[in-house]
Amino acid sequence: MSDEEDDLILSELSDDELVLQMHDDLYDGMAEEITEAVNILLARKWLPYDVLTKALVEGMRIVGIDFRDGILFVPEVLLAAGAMKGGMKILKPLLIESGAPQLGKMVIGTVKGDIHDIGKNLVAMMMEGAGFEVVDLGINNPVEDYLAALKAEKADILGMSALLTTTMTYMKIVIDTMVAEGIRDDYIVLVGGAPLNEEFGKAIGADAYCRDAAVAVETAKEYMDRKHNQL
Ligand code: B1M
Repeated sequence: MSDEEDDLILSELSDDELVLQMHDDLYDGMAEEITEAVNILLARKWLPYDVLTKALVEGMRIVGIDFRDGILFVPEVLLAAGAMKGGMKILKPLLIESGAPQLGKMVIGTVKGDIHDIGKNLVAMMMEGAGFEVVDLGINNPVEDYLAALKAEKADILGMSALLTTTMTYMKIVIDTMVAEGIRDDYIVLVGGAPLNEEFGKAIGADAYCRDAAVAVETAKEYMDRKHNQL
């Protein structure tokens, strides 16, 4: 880090400069700076959702490009992910409105073989914020864990996340098992993750593919409305 950057006082930057600095700090895995900057933007009356999407998610998108291109490696990306999670921790209670009406219950988890959890955590956070009850199964979930949780929790929705082309196919194993057990139609199945698309969602028999957390919330609401209208 240069002396100039050492002297940087985050609170003296304009909003635009601060957001760009956050992208840099996320890239460099500087957790304390990210925490400080998130608090500064909130104190400047930024909406928590804007801090999340414009500063943190956009910063992680940039990290992803250089990871793909072999400029960043796993240890550096882990530091970036740690810094991102620190920022998300501050935003979580602000995104989750207290006393929001219960819209339904979702079991969500990242599929077997996959340890990426930032996107899944974001979806869980936004769903809770919108009034859903969320049971988060974490990462690396085999089909048995999903099915056991759906039954035990009497959930309405199954959410599955996958970030690898090699693990996204596992979603089909889960859905096929639900079909084999005769319980597929008891649940709304939503899937998401960077390598997926709408076509893939349809091909594996999910109800819908969700491009991002906001779409996941809207889709879940839409399907819950349909479910209630059928009753
Ligand atoms: Co990984 N990784 N990674 N990684 N990693 C990717 C996914 C990759 C695209 C990077 C790249 O090459 N550009 C690439 C996959 C390539 C491919 O499959 N085609 C990759 C690879 C190769 C790997 C390893 C194999 C690397 C290695 O070891 N050589 C390894 C695999 C480990 C494993 O899982 N078995 C690995 C490891 C890691 C880290 C551990 C270092 C770290 C994860 C840390 C963590 O999650 N705790 C990591 C990270 C951080 C990434 C990138 C850089 C960022 C992912 C992320 O958090 N994005 C990623 C590059 C990228 O995606 N551009 C990459 C931010 C997040 C907000 O977005 O997760 O897409 P996303 O979630 C979005 C939507 O997709 C959607 O909503 C979210 C919010 O808007 N969504 C859902 C997601 N899940 C949903 C579920 C829903 C609905 C919507 O349910 C209803």
